[in-house]
Amino acid sequence: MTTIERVYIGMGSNLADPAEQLREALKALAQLPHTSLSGASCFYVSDSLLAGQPRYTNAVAALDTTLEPLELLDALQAIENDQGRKRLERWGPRTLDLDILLFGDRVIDLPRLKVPHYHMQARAFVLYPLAELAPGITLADGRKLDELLAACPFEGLERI
Ligand code: A4P
Ligand code: MG
Repeated sequence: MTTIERVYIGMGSNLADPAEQLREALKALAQLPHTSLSGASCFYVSDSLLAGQPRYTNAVAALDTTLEPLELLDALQAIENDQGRKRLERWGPRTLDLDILLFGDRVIDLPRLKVPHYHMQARAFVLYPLAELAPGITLADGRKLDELLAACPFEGLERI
């Protein structure tokens, strides 16, 4: 039997009308094969972690999927490319970034894919939208979302 997995996707954009980029990305996520879009957080605006870049708009989406993790990663990268993502420099400004935050209760450590996502614990623009969709969850590696939130101030995030 194929298992349906609940997956959370971190979405970010800081180029070319970021809120519109996220709305387009949600439409594309809703059309993925073997997948349904089960929820989306509010959008949040915050300064870039890297100086000199435009402010980011971020959100989190919830998917239910029977795709395997690397199949989903391929599909997300295709959506990024469709929306004009150019990988000119690591951490450079981008029209769309889609990161797999959580994939069911799996811990994944592959060259192309690390889940839970390696930076999520320190990022308010990931944790607060995730908490809208999955309040009180425990991550696959045992960390509790509430404890991560307590260590990560909301300060600097603007809900739009
Ligand atoms: N990869 C490994 N694990 C994953 C995963 N769980 N999900 C690999 C997605 N991809 C994963 O990603 C590089 C490679 O990571 C992929 O090819 C995949 O095989 P990328 O998206 O091409 O590169 P990137 O986005 O430049 O790197 P990264 O580490 O995702 O950047 P970040 O950490 O997203 O930093 N400030 C605010 N306010 N909001 C933001 O969203 N984002 C960044 C970019 C900086 N400052 C920001 C924000
Ligand atoms: Mg990324």
